Amino acid sequence: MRRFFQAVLLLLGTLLVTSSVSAQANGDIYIIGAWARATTSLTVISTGGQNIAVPESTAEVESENVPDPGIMQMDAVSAVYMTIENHTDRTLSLIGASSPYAGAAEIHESTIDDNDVMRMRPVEGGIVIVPEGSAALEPGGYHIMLLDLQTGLIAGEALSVTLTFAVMDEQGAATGETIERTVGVPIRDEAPSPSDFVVLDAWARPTASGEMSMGGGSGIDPSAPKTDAAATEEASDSMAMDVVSAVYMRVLNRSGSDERIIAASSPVAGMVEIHESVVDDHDVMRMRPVEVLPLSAGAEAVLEPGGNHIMLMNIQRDLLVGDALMLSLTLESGAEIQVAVPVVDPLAGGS
Ligand SMILES: [Cu+2]
Repeated sequence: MRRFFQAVLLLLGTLLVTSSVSAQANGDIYIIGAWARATTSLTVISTGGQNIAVPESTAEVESENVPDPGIMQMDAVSAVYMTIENHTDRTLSLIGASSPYAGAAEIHESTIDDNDVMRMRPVEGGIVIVPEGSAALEPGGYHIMLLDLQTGLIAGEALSVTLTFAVMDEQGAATGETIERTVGVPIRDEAPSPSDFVVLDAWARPTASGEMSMGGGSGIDPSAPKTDAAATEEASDSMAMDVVSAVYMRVLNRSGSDERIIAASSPVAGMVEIHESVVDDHDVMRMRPVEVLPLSAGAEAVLEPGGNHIMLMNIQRDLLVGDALMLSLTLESGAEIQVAVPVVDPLAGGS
């Protein structure tokens, strides 16, 4: 019962925050090399568990719910790392984060105390990033702490994380404006290798209505078999029952050499194609597969509604707002770009 109540509160909070978004700053925020630590590899954190400073509010919730909070907390936390480049014309401060899988998320900093023990503490005032500056969130330093996780984070999967930036004025004071970015974060056992390709504003259309909520009960179970009804319908009319979605993003090529995207794949889809949208002789918008997408050196490939997109077909499970999926783009050179894609409500703007 308490879990359900928390879920409702979180959902309400998300709606309130989303409706107050405004963005006066011009330019892009690059989120590069993001990853969340799989919870199965948290042994290092667990052994030093008593040294982790869990904020009072969380400690209260935990001690109410479980008889031994010292153990449960260790299973229910993870950390998210990334490099953030501020290519807007305003100074930004990363002041908050949230994820549908976590009861709470905090911006943390790791420090070594007088007794050589590593401790974490919330960052006061956020992480400030000047125009054309960057901030590294990495093990041993800044990170986003996911607290009160409602599910294990399994390597190879992805989660959706929403970052909140405060826009600062010339004097470094908050203007009251905030910018939100919802990004997909791959769940991994270790940091990804650096890549010359930056993916911006990736998002996928939901395949069903509803929203991810905590504590299960929303039908998010990747291993769940299809219902008999769905399987039967699919057999009799595979086209009509095919569950599809489209993925959009911008891919920036910083490699210094021309590339082309020649294929894509995803664990959630039986078939993935590169599509373009075209208006036919009867003014009807149609989609058709394309062989390649150019990705010239120093330029970006734009995939957007009404234009090029990655088409996910024969999707194996519901994609709900708040969910995230992994997508792999294959380049002509043989290189692969791994993209974690958040499922976003198209009406919310998709970026
Ligand atoms: Cu399509």
